[in-house]
Parts: sequence; C-alpha cells; structure tokens
Amino acid sequence: MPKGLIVKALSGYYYIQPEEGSIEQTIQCRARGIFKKKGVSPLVGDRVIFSLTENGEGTVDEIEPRVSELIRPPISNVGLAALVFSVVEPALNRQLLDKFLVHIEHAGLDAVIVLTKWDIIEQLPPAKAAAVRSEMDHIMELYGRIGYDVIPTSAAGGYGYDRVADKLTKDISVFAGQSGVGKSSLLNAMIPGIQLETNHISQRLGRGKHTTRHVELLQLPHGGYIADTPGFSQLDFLELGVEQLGMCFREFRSYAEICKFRGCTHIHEPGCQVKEAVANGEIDKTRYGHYVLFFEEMKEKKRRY
Ligand SMILES: Nc1nc2c(ncn2[C@@H]2O[C@H](COP(=O)(O)OP(=O)(O)OP(=O)(O)O)[C@@H](O)[C@H]2O)c(=O)[nH]1
Ligand SMILES: [Mg+2]
Ligand SMILES: [Zn+2]
Repeated sequence: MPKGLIVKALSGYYYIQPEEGSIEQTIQCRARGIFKKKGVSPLVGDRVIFSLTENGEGTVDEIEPRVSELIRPPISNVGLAALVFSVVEPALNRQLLDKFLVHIEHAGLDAVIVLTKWDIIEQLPPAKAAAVRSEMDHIMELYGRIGYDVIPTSAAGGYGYDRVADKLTKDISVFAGQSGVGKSSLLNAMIPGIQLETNHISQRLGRGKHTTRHVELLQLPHGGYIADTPGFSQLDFLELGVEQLGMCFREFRSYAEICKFRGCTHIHEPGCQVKEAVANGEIDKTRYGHYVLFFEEMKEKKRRY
C-alpha cells in the first residue's frame, strides 16, 4: 500500500503527498473510522499508509509512530519550532513567549525566536522607538544567554529571513505565533513563488484576524518542509504535569540539580538554588515570575478537574 505525508488538513479531509510525488499532486483522503473510535486523529506531519478509492480520493489507513506532537498548533513530527513574535502591532507578549517555550521544551523540539516587523520601529516617535529597541535588545540578550537564537526580521524591509531559512534544517519545521504577527508574510518573503494570504491587523481589536485558518506544509527550496499555522492568543497546559514545569525552563536545570530537596518545586522550599539564582540575578526575574504563574495556573486546573 502506498505511503505518504499529510501536508494539509481541512474540513475532515487530509491531503496526502505520496512518497513518490510532489506537493502539487496531493490526494484528498478521509480517515478510517477506526481512528475516531481509538480517539486519535491524523495530524499534518504524519507519515501514513493510505489506499486509493474509486473516485480518485483515498483513505488514511495507518499512522506511522510520531517523533513529536504538538497540540497547538496541531502538527506532528516537527523538529524545530520558530516562535514568531512581532516587536510591535501586536506588542511582544513575554508571558506568551515563555508559555510557548514551555510547550516546545516539553515536546522536545528545538526552538528559534523570530522577531518580525522590525521596520516599524523606525517609523515610531523617537521616544517610543527607543523604548521598543531597548526592550528588544534585552530580549535578544536574555534569551540568547539561555540558549535560544533570536532573529530580527522584516518582511516589508526584506531582511532577516535568510537567517531564519538557515535554521530550518529539520525535516519539518513550524511557524507558530499570535494572529497578525506576520507568519505568512515572512514565509511569502522567504520562499520564492508562494503567495499565502495575509491580512491587516484590526485597528479596533489591535490584533490579527486569523487569516490563516489551517495548518499547511510548504516545501522549502533546499529540502524539508515548513508549516504555516493559524495564529492563536491562548495556550493551555493540557498534557503537562506540574512536576515537569521546572525542566521546561532551560536555565533552571543546572540549579534544580543542586536544590536541597529532591523534587523541589522552587516555590517555597528552603535551600532552593533556583530561587537563590533569581535573588542574585543569575536567573531573570520575569522568567521566574512566569514560572510561578504557570505553576499556579496548573495547580488551579488540577483542582477543578
Ligand atoms: N511593516 C510590516 N508589516 C508586516 C510585516 N510582516 C507582516 N506585516 C503585516 O502584518 C499583517 C499580518 O500579517 P500576516 O502575515 O497575515 O500575519 P499572520 O501571522 O500570518 O496572521 P494569521 O494568519 O492570522 O495567524 C499584514 O498586514 C502584513 O502586511 C513586516 O515585516 N513589516
Ligand atoms: Mg497567516
Ligand atoms: Zn528549587
């Protein structure tokens, strides 16, 4: 039976690129009923076995084991996530960035942080421009030190995306971020010949309009795939256990190993080396603040279910 890759999922259909075919020759497939019964649904990124039906369509029969899986955006077998944040319009939300990073660390993916719309900084009133620039310098320095590449880009100005493209060396990578930050615009600038739909952010709401409505894999010129995804503004910690949270903050790890108590939550225990590192400035206070916030959020969820 033929094998293929799910490159798009839309309205109950899965679009499969056959192993020996190009992305233009996708086959529209339904999933077999058995998946629903088992509570699994095929994801974009899945390598599958499929069969052809008489009408030129097909059926997804089997999903090969996944290397990784993200719930939001829903995609499997991703090796690297590019977390896309605009420097303005909408303003960079550090809490969402840290939440995102927790998900990425938990899923075991590599991450790069892509800052978009850099050109807009130049057009801001001088005081505002200086404030944004200094915040971005801080973010680049801080996250760089933790071990994440931070890449400033501008689709309008035509720079930075070659550095992003260089990072997309995994078989499948994904662009993820809020609506209106410019994911599709950056992909349009990066990949010759594609024209993804993009849209102005709403003046009234100050955010994007959810222009991209489905997850879709695009073929990269130098091999591999990149997924454009719909934006979102909320992320839930569905599958993450509260005891795993600390490990998802990369810079906590070496300190957590030497906390006085095994299983230290770094909240109230004496002899906590993470808190010590926060106090002496080795760990960023805002990052730690988000850790505490997420910790409480997760505890609260647990209580409610
Ligand atoms: N000035 C400037 N505007 C940009 C840049 N990148 C994107 N934009 C604008 O930002 C708006 C949103 O861009 P999109 O690419 O549609 O954003 P998206 O992240 O794909 O949004 P969703 O599909 O809704 O998740 C559009 O009006 C773009 O023209 C940039 O580098 N500079
Ligand atoms: Mg889009
Ligand atoms: Zn501790």
